[in-house]
Amino acid sequence: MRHQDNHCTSLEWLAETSFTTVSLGADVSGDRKVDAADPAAVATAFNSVPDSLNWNPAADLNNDGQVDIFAA
Ligand SMILES: [Ca+2]
Repeated sequence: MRHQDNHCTSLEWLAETSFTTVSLGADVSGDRKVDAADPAAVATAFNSVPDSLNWNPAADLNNDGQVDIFAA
């Protein structure tokens, strides 16, 4: 919850940076394509944990149980 105050700003930042990261080959949205839908899926699940309503395990690229700015 410590990211709550700058959530919107972080999302904008993530949208830019995750596009580069995801473009390297992570199909987060599950449509077998690596396109704009993938960073969008990460952005939707940003700052979530498995108990969150917006949790998306596919967006947890490094499988550490949270979707954050560190390798999603
Ligand atoms: Ca993660």
